[in-house]
Amino acid sequence: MAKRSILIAPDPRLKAKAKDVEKVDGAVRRLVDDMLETMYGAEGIGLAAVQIGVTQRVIVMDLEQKDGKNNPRVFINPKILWASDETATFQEGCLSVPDIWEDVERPASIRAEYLDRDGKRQELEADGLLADCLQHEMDHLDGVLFIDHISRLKRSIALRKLAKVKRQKETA
Ligand code: GNR
Ligand code: NI
Repeated sequence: MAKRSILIAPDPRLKAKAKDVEKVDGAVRRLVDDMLETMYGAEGIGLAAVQIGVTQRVIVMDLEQKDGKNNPRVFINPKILWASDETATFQEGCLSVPDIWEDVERPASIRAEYLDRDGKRQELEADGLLADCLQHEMDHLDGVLFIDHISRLKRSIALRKLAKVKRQKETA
């Protein structure tokens, strides 16, 4: 396994639209392992392949990390089958948008299909943080960031803050 570096916005590669995985083979499982190592290393609860510059529809997630026990989830080629009209608002952050947290409103419940790390088709009904995080990660696969869902004013403030953080990192 190898830790990969996470792209930070603004970066044109974060706007890429990822392609479906054709076959869940050893190379895809190695990508999944690298993504999990990268996610845990960065203390995130989710990571999409686009965030490490890989334009494939692969997501990893772990909402139940505690006491060194991991419960990794893997979603390959995820598709939303149904989304509730009811919405829920979560304060979101993103490893590609460091140090910025904003409320985002999304459908409260979703039903999704995806392939697991064995390439087996699965279906899932989710609400709460799982539904929110899955939608956040699926957005990444279409080149969308959570700051694309907030007001223009908040987004421009966020982007200015990001540029400043990026400059400080470059000169550090
Ligand atoms: O670590 C993360 N936390 C988080 C909190 C609320 C809603 C979504 C997320 S996902 C984020 C990791 C990340 O950037 N995934 O793409
Ligand atoms: Ni993110």
